[in-house]
Amino acid sequence: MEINVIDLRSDTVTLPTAEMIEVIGKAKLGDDVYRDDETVNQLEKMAAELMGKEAALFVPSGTMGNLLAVITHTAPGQEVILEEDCHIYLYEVAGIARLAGVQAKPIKGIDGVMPLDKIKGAIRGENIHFPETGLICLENSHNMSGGTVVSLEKMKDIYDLAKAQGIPLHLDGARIFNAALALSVEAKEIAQYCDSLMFCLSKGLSAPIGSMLAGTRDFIERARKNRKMLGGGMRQVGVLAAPGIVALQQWQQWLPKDHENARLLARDLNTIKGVQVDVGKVHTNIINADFYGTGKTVSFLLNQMKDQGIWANGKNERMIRFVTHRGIEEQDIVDTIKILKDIIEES
Ligand code: TLP
Repeated sequence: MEINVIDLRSDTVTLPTAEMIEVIGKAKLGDDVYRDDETVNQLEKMAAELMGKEAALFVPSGTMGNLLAVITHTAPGQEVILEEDCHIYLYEVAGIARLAGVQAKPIKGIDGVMPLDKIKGAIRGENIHFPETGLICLENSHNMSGGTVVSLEKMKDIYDLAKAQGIPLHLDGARIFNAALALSVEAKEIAQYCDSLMFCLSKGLSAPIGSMLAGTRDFIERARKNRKMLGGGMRQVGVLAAPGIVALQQWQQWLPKDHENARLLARDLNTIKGVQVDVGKVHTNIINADFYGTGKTVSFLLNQMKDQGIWANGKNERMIRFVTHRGIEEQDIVDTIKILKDIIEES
């Protein structure tokens, strides 16, 4: 018997909409290294406007967007201040060390936000032994903290500090539209507190591929050259930019539902014996649920769940991460809870 899969591993699993597939065939194309691809040019213009920045660059992945930001802002041998559970530090294969030649200075955050005094303390002064602080990175929403959102006030405080010290600030805004929705603001209100930002088209926004890097015209010009260096100069890439344009026009049609489903799932997970979710921290579409009280290991639970069509990822030895997205309906939440109850309370 074929089982119905409820895939809560990530919003990266979203499939493109029918309209996204349709526009691929109609996109006006050209060689984007010569800047001849009208569709890419349109997407880059649109992304820059939405973020309130001078320019934007289409990149194949969020990882490349973040790496380009670090390469473009810094010089080898500098230090980058970032939160210790951020994606750039944990999940980007040490690219900033290998390819940008910088050293990471990780700081423990609270719900993904580095305390201001800790950032201040980490900025290097003049000393013959020290590297220079070349960049500060933030992440909003913060993936590992369960999609928590950094408030505009906190963003501003950190940005003011960075400015006063003459240090650029890069935002990993992979899920900036989720953050904007949770804060009831436009994305550019968040983006005003950074010098550059990366956001993804291929997560909750449902485009099949791609992310955008935005910043000043000069920064994006230099990032474009660095993208070429990394082998990311693409040719008739309007076929990928076209669904990205649809994503930017239409995300409001489905992202609010993803947040509602996340709140629903969080609430109902708490009704299962031994499972705990801090509902107040479910700001967007990610839930970190603690299964320690069930007395069962995460790997046991994930295997049992998988057998019954519920896919999720383990966060550590006691937590499972669930991510809601366009492919998840309210009924899937009901079914997930029922199956989890059976696994935990019956076995
Ligand atoms: N996150 C993925 C995995 O890599 C963990 C996920 O399933 O959440 N910044 C943030 C905050 C991200 O969450 C991700 C991807 C990236 C950057 C990288 O984007 P891609 O996968 O496009 O390189």
